[in-house]
Amino acid sequence: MEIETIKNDIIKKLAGNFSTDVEGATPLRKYDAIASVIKDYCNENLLATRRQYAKEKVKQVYYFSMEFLIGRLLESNLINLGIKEEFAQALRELGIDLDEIIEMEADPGLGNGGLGRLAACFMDSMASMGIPAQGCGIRYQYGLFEQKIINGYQVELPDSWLKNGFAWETRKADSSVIVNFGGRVDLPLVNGKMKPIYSDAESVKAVPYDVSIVGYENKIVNKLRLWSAENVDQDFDFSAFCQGDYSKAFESKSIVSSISQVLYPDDSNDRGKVLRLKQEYFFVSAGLQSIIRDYLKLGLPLQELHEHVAIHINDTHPAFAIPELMRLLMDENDLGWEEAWNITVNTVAYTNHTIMSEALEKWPVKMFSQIVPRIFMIVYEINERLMYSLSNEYKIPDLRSEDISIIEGGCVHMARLAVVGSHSVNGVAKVHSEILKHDVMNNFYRVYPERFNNKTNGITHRRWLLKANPRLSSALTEVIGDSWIKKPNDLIKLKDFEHDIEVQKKLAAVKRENKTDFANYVMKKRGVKIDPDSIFDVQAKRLHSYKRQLMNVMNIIDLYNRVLDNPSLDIVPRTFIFAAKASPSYFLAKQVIKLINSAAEKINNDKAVDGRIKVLFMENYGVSMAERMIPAADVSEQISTASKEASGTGNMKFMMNGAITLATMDGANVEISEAVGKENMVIFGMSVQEVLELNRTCAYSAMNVIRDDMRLQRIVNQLTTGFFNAANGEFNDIMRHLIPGNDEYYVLKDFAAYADAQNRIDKLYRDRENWQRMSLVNTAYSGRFSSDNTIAEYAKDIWNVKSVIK
Ligand code: NBG
Repeated sequence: MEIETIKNDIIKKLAGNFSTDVEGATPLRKYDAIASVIKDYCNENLLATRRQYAKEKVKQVYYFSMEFLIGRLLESNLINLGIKEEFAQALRELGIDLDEIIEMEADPGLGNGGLGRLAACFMDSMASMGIPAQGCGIRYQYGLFEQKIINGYQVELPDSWLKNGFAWETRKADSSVIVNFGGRVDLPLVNGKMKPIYSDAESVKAVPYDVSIVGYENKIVNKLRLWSAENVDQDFDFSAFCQGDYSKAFESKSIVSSISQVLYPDDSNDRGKVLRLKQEYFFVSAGLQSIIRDYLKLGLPLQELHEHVAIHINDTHPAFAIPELMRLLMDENDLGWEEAWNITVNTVAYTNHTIMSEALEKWPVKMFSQIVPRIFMIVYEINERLMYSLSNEYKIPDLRSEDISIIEGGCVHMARLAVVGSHSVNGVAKVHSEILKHDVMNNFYRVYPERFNNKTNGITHRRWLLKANPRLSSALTEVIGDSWIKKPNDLIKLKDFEHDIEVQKKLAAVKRENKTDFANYVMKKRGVKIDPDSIFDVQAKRLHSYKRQLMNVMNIIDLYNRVLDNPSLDIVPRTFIFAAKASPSYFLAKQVIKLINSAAEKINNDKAVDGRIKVLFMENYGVSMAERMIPAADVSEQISTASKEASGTGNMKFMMNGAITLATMDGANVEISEAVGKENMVIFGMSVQEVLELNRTCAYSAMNVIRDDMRLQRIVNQLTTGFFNAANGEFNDIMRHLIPGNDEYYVLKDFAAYADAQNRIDKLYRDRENWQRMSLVNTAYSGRFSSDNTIAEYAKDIWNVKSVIK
């Protein structure tokens, strides 16, 4: 692209949209104009891509997800459009610094953790591979929350990521649809068919906002469609307003818009639950209505829907897709039950992302039937037919109907609905998929064995290597050429240089510079000095007991105790870095944050430690922070209780950037170890089998473990006696979880093995050459974890869609 063209486009945009020029524009105006120019380029390709899809009548994937943690778009769009260099030059000539502009962008608050980031990586891969796809989600006004750490505690503030607008979206008011909640549904017979009549429903207008998802240097642009809830008629009650009753005037507006206001409203109370349920039905119904509308415009019969459309549900949150598609096919388009059911099952596929029982969604029947009455009728009928076919067709011995029934114990079980109404059910790493088949979903596996399959997660190497780690990217390209960018499996070429000292040095220098950059960032953000020559040991992920941040901090305390006992203890200086948000109502997790910060305060300020141990909690973890932190990490902490982490994707990002994984054999860690070899990781702890066995036999006693380990006794004592300068009883929830609660996630049980593994890290790091070799090998084998590979499998095995790139 011509530099002059870019400059002119920016100047024209500043004048046309904002009546200003480069000299007079505020930084925000400059950002807006630049983003808007880039968006125009994206949208031109979006139009061309849409035309191509329509012309070739290709099958399309619709990926439904409550979360799309897409991260900032300005730089990644420039990279994917292949115009970053030209753009930087054009801006320089205009006296604008591209890096400063990049920093202006807020991280979209559209996700929470791995599930949402996976959806974003998938969107990137689908566009880059020319797979016709559309994402479907919610345009949350306030995202999750902004985390502040005050006195060591997590404090949640609203994440107003939209306050300066979102430069990449296009509001499509004329493509709005109506979604109905509540009211009454009657089913009179009209011409021999039941025709639902709705009365007193609450109608909400769903307005789509489209965001372009740009493929890497291939001119393909797919679309992410995010729905926002608005009032159907007037935005406010004018007569109440005229009478001065302002809160009443805007009451209905705020009730309606609350549907798309926050991601995961606190569902520890019933009102939160209702809102969550409404959110789920809202975006699914809106998304499906728009799919059917577009499909019918193609002039194709609905009977062939599954040949042209694949609907993917990312976890159970969009499981309403099953009954809603039935409703649209039967009630709105006059298909019969059998026909509609075949189409639905053949169209929908489901991915399970967790075995944690609290995350397997269940809705009380009363709530469900009140909020979505027609959907409840359909789910009820699906279940009746399921029960009938179980006793008349499948006849599986010892299978009790209550273990299969979608409606059971007064609740609607969404995971059960998802399995029954999909043609494919997949887990996200090999062990996880096995646990689904043989444990958590064994009953369903016995009924539908052919549906179950595995698709190991992946990450887009374009964001997590090419964009996040430009130094490593250039070094790799110098050593092995640039084919890895389009063919990530080519990273394996690096393996040939495993023993090449020059290459090792080059990569070591990259890591050192990344660490210095990160240290400067930490200084700016937290005012804490960290030493780039220490080991950067990072655990960055949602805060959850099963992920065992607690075990990490307990080991740090133990290390500190060792220094107290032996002031000349010889350890490689280590910086322990944590980054994590805890769900607002998850008190135990919030205590762990407080413990990390209390330990940090004591240890970081203790002269006896003399900088050998530093503990750092990075506040408000998100995609942009991860992009800075991961390239600087030496050690990647993946220490979940075996069986509990479905896959993990952070583990893949860290290894790709040359960190050594310290891990239990859980989730995708197992496949990482198969790829890089156990000798190039540090593995410890109980296996999945051991954990499942211990769960089954209930033979575990946390007290016995403590009794036999002096280190643990000392730590427990320190937690209860105010050693960390915290108030009395500060860590009571943690203590209750460990002792009377009997340590559900085996933190104490795995502690010794973990401390041992940490000592191994210390030893390994001293042999700089071998460490660098291990690091190189990790990057070399990371190509297989590119989401391009994952998407290729989904496309072939589940969706039956083809790339439009010939
Ligand atoms: C998460 C799992 C991770 C997994 C991601 C993406 C949920 C419900 N699940 O292990 O905990 O990597 O999904 O599959 O967020």
